[in-house]
Amino acid sequence: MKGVHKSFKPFKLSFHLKTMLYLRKTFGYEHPLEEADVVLIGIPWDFSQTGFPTRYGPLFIREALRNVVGYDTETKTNVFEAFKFCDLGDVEVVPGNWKLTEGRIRDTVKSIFEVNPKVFPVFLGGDHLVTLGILNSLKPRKLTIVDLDAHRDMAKDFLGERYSHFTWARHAPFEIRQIGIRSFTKEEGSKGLKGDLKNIRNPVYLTIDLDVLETSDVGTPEPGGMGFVELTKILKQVCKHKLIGMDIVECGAMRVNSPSAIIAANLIKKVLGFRKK
Ligand SMILES: [Mn+2]
Repeated sequence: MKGVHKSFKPFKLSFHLKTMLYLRKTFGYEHPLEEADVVLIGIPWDFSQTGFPTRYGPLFIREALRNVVGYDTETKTNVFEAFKFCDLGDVEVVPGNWKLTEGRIRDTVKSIFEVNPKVFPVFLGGDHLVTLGILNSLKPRKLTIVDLDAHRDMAKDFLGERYSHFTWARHAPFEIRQIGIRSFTKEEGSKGLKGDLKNIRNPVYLTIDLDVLETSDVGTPEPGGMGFVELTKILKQVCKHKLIGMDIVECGAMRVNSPSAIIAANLIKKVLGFRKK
């Protein structure tokens, strides 16, 4: 089937028909979790979002993944051929309840690694608070977080709420490097901000807040961001470290081919391609 559009990979039906069915799934690469190299998990939580809704991120990023060309000219890799994907669907979030939702994220992530300790998880947000749930489920490992973001997300609280996409980094359980930061409150300040990749000794967890880029359809847009090519160069450096998982958050896509969804799909392609080398 090489050369044919990737979504047309045939799959076995559980019933017998004499004629051919021409069907495609939203994300047509299915391998059991036990055998997968990459697992996709959506977390459509956006109840701490103060700007644009981001709960449709997983839906439209998947749609974008279906539509992007698999082969990447820079990494010279077709990630859909190079890796076995398993799409587990979305964590079912509890509307408005972070505590219960975080428990569900934790249970889900732990179970995934129990089944396949070597799998590379790609989480699709959702607002940036979802990253905290993922990180807490990766304890007690020793990791370094590389956070590509416009905002520090280190506030003490937001309107009295301790857990928000505006505060998650304050609670992060690992050392954190923040690149692309160009907005923080006076209270957050720039104290302790480490904006480089020097002397990272731990395996790395990568979180990409799409607002690190120049303004697009994201939860909280921030003018003055970098472009896709510049971001790609940073990702290439990040991928020289041992990467154990990633998320892409704050995708405010509301329709097919939304810029942020297309960008997210391409970033996944880049990271997986760089990581292979
Ligand atoms: Mn953020």
